[in-house]
Amino acid sequence: MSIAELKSLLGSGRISEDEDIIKTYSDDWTGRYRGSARAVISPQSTDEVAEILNWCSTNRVGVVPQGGNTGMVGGSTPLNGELIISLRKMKNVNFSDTNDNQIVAEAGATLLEIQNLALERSMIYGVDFAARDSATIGGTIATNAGGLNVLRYGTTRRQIISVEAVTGTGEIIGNLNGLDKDNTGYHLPSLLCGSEGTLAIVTRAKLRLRPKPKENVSILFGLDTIQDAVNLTEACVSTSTEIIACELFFQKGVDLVREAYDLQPLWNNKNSIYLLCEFAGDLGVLDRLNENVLGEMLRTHDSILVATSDRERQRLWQYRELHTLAISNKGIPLKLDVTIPLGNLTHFLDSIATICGNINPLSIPYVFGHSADGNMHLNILQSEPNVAEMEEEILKFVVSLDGSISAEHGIGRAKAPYLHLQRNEEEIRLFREMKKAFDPKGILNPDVIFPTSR
Ligand code: FAD
Ligand code: 2HG
Ligand code: ZN
Repeated sequence: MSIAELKSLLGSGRISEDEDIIKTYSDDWTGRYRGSARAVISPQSTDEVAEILNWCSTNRVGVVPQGGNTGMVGGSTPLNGELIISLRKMKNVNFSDTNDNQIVAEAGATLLEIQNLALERSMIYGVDFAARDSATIGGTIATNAGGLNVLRYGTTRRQIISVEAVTGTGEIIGNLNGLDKDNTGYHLPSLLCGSEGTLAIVTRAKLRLRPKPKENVSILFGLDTIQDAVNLTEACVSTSTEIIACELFFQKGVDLVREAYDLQPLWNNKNSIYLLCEFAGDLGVLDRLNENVLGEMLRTHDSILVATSDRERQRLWQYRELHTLAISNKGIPLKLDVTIPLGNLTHFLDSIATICGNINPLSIPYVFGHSADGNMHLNILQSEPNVAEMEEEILKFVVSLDGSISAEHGIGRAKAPYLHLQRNEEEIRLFREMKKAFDPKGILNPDVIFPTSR
């Protein structure tokens, strides 16, 4: 099917068939997936998205919606020659006219752009993570992104009040009414959050803002055992109303980050386990922490760094946030993003090295993650040639521990073969029926979530 017709329907400058440009959109961030596409289409309005999808549906042309292309599960990669629909040019952001605590954003606005606008009114947006300067609102809605502050503010689903989107047949659905209470049938924002571009293309959303805490304090603890880290995580969550993040990582990861980014050693590598906790609230956060049960630990624990200035806090956060980049510098890892109930976390983490070693003694597992959510990221370097075996074995182990095989990155193309480990046949059948209702021709992100969705 020639796209000349589509070109004539849209204004100029919307479709690029330049191979060099297409190349910059068609490989995924992790380097594992390399796609190819005939064109990248960059709509500039919801109506244009509707026009494109209407044409693609009529002509049965598969499409891959794309935001910042920072996804971790191959969801934005055209593996079967689909057209790429990039939302990056739709990036207007404004405060809502009807509610001071809300922002209206087009899908291509980045997290950082939202965060910066919110700050103009001393507000914050509840989702934050290291890819903030490229990940888009549309992409974070599509993946129901989590990140560093889920403990306090919840995942993206909790930040989205209203959504506007275009279905696989080119129909515009949803609204931007910004009403928190709107029980008029199925809740589209919840449904589209986490749908990974398989039901509709998100074009705009109304986002909830929160008051900016007056003060933030970051505390890095060096610990000896995983159980110490789990216990400290539970203590922070149960005793402080001001805890905002709890991040776990290990010496092996810190060594890699330091090697790549030339950061100072932490306590001369005396401890092997790190827990980075962030507290936020009114002035006096540290005083209040000293008064609660953590106070004793703050006074007596010897491997502890407390940062109150933005510069110092950022310095501590680098050891955690740079893990993904430092690992990618070394090769293409097998990436797993799982949730484990806190009570099973120690057993899970204690078992990983053995599972990997038994399958491939040369493999190098790195583990880090959002410990308060039980969300661990496993990045396993040198897993070839046993990638699939290792992946399946670990995911089965996760399910046996009552965990989830995808915590925050989604299923995408990478985890589609394993959806059945988590979801029963009836659930998958219902999911497929829902997809058919939104996208009867199966043009939106074929092969994402379901191995064969067409
Ligand atoms: P893309 O990668 O472009 O797309 C992701 C998926 O959404 C694809 O399936 C795509 O088809 C679909 N999609 C994109 N835009 C739309 C749209 N407008 N409508 C419908 N579907 C759409 N994720 C976390 O959850 N937590 C983290 O802490 C986190 N940290 C990260 C750190 C780094 C360094 C990196 C590189 C990534 C991280 N991620 C994290 C993963 C990633 O940033 C998120 O999944 C993010 O939500 C993807 O946004 P994006 O705009 O890049 O989407
Ligand atoms: C994070 O928490 C991200 O840093 C990325 O979710 C995780 O690289 C990864 O596997
Ligand atoms: Zn994460």
